Amino acid sequence: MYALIGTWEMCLEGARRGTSLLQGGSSAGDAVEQAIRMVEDEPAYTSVGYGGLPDCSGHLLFDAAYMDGRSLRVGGVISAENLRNPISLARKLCGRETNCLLAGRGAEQAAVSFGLPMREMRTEASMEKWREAVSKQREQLSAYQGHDTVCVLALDEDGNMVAGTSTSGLFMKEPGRVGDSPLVGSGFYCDARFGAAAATGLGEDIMRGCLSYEVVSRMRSGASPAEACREALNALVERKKSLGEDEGSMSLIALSPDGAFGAATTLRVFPFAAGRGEQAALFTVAAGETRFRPVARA
Ligand code: SD4
Repeated sequence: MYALIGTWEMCLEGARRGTSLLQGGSSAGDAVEQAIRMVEDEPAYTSVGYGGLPDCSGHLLFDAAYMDGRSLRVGGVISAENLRNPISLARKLCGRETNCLLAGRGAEQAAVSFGLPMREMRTEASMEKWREAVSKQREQLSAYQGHDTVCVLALDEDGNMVAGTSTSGLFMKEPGRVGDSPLVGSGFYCDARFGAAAATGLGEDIMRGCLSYEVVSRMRSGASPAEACREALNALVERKKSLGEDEGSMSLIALSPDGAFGAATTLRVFPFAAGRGEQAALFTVAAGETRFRPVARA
């Protein structure tokens, strides 16, 4: 059995590429990297990769991560600039015994030493958005004004599982701000024995509940991916409410070793792409639900 799930509608084409690769016998690692690269390469998706959203100083800084579910090894990139494909660097770093999580200039130097392509990742459109925001001196940041992270989880025919994430993080973030996406256990987690999970939304909230680890831990105790996402999300939301806070903006995806997938969200509707033993298609899940629905497309 092979399966793959990825966050947001922007992931659909990448997810299709990923499921085609898996169907042809490729590894979960190749499927995750290729699916995410497709999103990173598309400037129309303004929250990831080329044409992403700058920080308040006008720099475009990426966070990305990759985790192999058999070895539990992790690779990650934090606040790095000019990387054409942050996910590819995260994958290269995964497998190192030391120095697997690199930030800033160190990450950029590692990319060069691996021979990975570097480029100016800001586009005229991303700089125009930045100039507009600077002129409005906008202070209120929301994770859901186009700051979505692409997260992909895959299971291959050999039974291995991989998780990957890539994002430019919050638009107009402070220089050096890091979200959940490159943080193991918060933005992603993957143990091929029990399953994989990943998160998108406001990283500052997601990391408070180590949500991705929580989801995999619940799958280890027998919960389905959908139940595990819902339970982990509810636990953090309840805790936030007990502190007088609102539920926040968070969405989770999960995949089990038998290829079942699930998702949960605090949003009215959260779209994701997924396929199990077949080409990926688009689904949505609504706040408070575990059932997901296929999206009919013209
Ligand atoms: C972050 N979790 O940097 C990311 C942003 C995101 O939907 O996924 N927004 O906090």
